[in-house]
Formats: sequence, C-alpha cells, structure tokens
Amino acid sequence: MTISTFMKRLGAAVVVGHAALITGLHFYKKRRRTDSQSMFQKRTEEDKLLSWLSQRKGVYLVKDIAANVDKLDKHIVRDDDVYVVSYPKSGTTWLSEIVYNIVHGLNFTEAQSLPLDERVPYLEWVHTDSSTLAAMSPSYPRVIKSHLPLSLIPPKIRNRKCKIIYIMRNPRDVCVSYYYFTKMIQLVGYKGHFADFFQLFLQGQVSYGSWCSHVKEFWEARSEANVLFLTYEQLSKNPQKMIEIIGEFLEKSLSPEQVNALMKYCSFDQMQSNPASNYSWLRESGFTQGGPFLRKGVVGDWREHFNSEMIASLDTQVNIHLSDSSLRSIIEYI
Ligand code: PPS
Repeated sequence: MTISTFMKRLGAAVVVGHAALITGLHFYKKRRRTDSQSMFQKRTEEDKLLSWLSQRKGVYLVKDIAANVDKLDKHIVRDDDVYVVSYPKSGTTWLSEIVYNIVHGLNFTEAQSLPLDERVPYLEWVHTDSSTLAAMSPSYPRVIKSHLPLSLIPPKIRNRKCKIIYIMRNPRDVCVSYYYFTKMIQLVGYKGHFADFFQLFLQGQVSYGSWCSHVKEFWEARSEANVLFLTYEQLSKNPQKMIEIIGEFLEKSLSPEQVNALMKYCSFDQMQSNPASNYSWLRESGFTQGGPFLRKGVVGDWREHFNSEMIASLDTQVNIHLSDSSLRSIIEYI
C-alpha cells in the first residue's frame, strides 16, 4: 500500500468514525430527551396525586379529610355507636351493609330506601360534618364508617368503649382496587400506570398512608373487648360463619334463616345491582367516571397486575414492618 492510499483510507475511516460518533451522539441525546420527557410525565402523574395530600401524625390524607380530622374533637360519641373501620378498598362497603342490617333488625325494605352513605356516614369525609352526625336521631343506632388509622381515631371512641369492627384485606388486592378507584375520580384525573401507583402505595404516599402501619395498629388492639378484627378473605370464604361472628359481637341473635337472608342480600351480585348499596350515585354526581364502584369483588385479582419484583418489594416491606407480629400469618393471598 502506498503512503497516499494509506492516508486516503485513514481519512475515510476518520470520517466514518466521526459520522458514527455524531450519529451515536444524536441518538443518545434523542433518547435522553425521550427518557426525561417520560420521567417528567410520570412525575406529573405522581405529583398530581401527591398534590391532593397533606399529612397528619405522619399519615398522608386527602387535604379536605385532613382538615376534617382536625375538627373531630367536635364529634359527639354515643355509647351505642358502631364503627366500621378499614384501610381503603378492604371491603368497608360490604361490611357496612352487613353491620347496618344487623343493627337495624334486617329490615331490607328500609335499607333499600336510602343510599348506604346516608345510612352509614363516613366519619372524616368532607360532607359529614359533626352536625350531620349529631342530627341522626338517638333512637337510630349509628353505624359509622372510617378509614382512619387508630392513631387518628378520636380517643373518646375507644374510651367510651364503642364497638369497632376492623376489616383487613391482603395488601396486593387492596393496591389493585385502590389503583382503579383512584383512576375513577374525575377531579383527580390520574392517568398513571399500575406500576407507578404501586410505588406510591409501597411508600405509603396515598391517602391513609402505609397499609402495614394501619393494619398493625388495629391488630394490636384486637384483644380489646370492643374490637373485632376480621378479614375480607374470611368473609369471602365463609360469609355465613362471619355473619354469625359479627352478630354475636354486636350482641344480636340471628336465626339461621336471617343469616342466610343477609348473606344473600350482601352478596357481590346483589350489592352491585342494588342502587342503595352500589355507590352508583358517585358516578351520577360526576364524582367518578367509568366504574363500577363494586368492581370485581374477588380474592386474587393481584395475579393480573403484580410482577415478581412487585411481589418481592411488598413482601419485604410486610416482613420488615410486621416482623414481630402474628398478623403476617393471617394475610391470605389465595
Ligand atoms: S372504599 O372506597 O375504601 O370504602 O372501598 P371498600 O368498600 O373498602 O372496598 C371496595 C372493594 O370491596 C369490594 N366489595 C365486595 N366484594 C365482595 N362482596 C361484596 N358484597 C363487596 N362489596 C364491595 C369492591 O368490589 C372493591 O373491591 P375490588 O377488588 O375493587 O372489586
């Protein structure tokens, strides 16, 4: 090879190398731009949710709910109040309908005459100010729903020994149900993916905070005579037995026929088609879109949504937070 041929080939190689470098740089820059754009998109969706929240005693709550929690000292407790409590999306609606009917003598005609949220008011909800609760006749035993962790439940409820029924659901199904519910809320307009919502849930950056802390506090209180701790999975597997247990706890004797009738009345299909139980008013009022509120009502929907990494991350967190608690052994994923 002559020197001039060598120089020409070297020149060509440099030009090709340079072109490749420029092309590579171009693609790199373009990729970085796309990555940062999608990161920005994700942040925006996460920020959208976080912007609705504020903390009380380290627990994230929707701001309006947090403001209501500050006013809960005005809530006048009655000895015969029954509180149905849970972390969101754990079967509160189901349990509320069961408890309401037991407390009110299984009068299904009366139960169908009013939507559930009017029969079972939501303690810390924006529209349930203390006057609404106070206006409920003393001759009408109150069943009140709350998602507050024990640390935020007004102490007088426990001091007055009101009955509290807590329902826990396995955190994987809770997370899935919570994701779909969050996407339904019109005002929030959340469009995130399940994987992103899962991260918020894992970090307790959703309304009502960490699932682990919530269930653990109530689990530790379960031996108090006025507290009954049960699970969505138990209710799903054996509704008849669970209704009997709830009846006993509420000191109401129920005949086998009544247990049977209540079990049917509160079955998923019945409740989903019953306008007094299915929360269809949320959609009618424009608060939610899509739906329905009673979505699937099964144990194990997490299988359609969780990958192995998500399972491992959540398991790790549950193992750390509940390491010294017997609670871990009763969490059923089925
Ligand atoms: S909320 O908004 O936090 O009060 O929701 P909550 O009622 O706690 O939980 C909603 C989930 O409970 C399911 N559900 C039922 N499952 C079985 N049987 C009956 N009768 C029933 N009623 C409500 C409801 O479908 C939600 O779960 P998903 O998995 O989203 O279907």
